[in-house]
Amino acid sequence: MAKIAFITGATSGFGAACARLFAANGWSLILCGRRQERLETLRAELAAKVSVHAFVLDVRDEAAVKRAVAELPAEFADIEILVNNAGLALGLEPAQRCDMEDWERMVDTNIKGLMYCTRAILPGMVARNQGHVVNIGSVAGTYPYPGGNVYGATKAFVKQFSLNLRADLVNTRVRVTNIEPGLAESEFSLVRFKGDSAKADHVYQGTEPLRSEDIADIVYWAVSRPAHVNLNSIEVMPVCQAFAPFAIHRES
Ligand code: NDP
Ligand code: 8X3
Repeated sequence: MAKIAFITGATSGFGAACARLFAANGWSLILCGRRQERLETLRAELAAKVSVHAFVLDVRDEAAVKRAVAELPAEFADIEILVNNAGLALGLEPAQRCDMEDWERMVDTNIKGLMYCTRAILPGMVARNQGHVVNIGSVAGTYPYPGGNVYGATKAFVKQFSLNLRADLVNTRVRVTNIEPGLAESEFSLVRFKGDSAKADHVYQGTEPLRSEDIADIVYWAVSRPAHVNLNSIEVMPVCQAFAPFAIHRES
């Protein structure tokens, strides 16, 4: 029987690329996101190859997450892989100028949404003594940058939560991996700059960023290691990206 992967935020970017790669490898898929039309298009594309259960879900809605998991059709109930991918950055302003609503949306999606999905799906994995939670963190969870304020802090949560899950799951066969990408081209910047495509395009101008397919490849590689191998974290950047020196303000 085909194994089952649950991918959040499958309507775009990394999530859609993961869905296509898992489908190419014969996995059954549970796909969700908020954009119904995108989900339907992806479902139609992949359903010719594999079983797909796709539904609209806002991961910020705890009751809806619980209901969606509780009401999974029997053939999709035994989830082997959870890819906690749904997430977003909003704005790149210094903290003192940020919009509180943006901060709250990032916390609600990147932290609380990931918590809700994990908490709903983990008991089944533990009961079956099998499964793998793959969280999509970010280099922003480790390295600070101007304007990264709450976005980076949400990804630092993902990093520590992933490690703490490992601590709780040590007496099970359930694996946890945090994948921490750097610059990757997707709709991420368009969302961050609220639809300003000139600003979003500028982020990638003159660079060769990671592609969504690169991240899907890493997710798939991580989950296809032998069952006794747990990759705790994988940090990845495009070759064109590296680190800046510490900033020092000097009085003139
Ligand atoms: P995209 O904007 O292309 O994709 C984000 C996905 O998340 C979409 O499918 C979106 O679907 C979904 N999503 C957002 N909010 C919600 C919500 N409340 N409920 C359900 N789904 C939601 O960006 P990426 O593919 O680049 O981002 C995927 C993940 O990777 C994010 O967690 C991001 O922080 C992380 N990341 C991205 C990097 C990059 O440079 N691109 C680098 C490092 C990490 P919909 O709008 O339909 O709900
Ligand atoms: C996305 C990467 O550098 O834009 O998580 O924060 S970055």
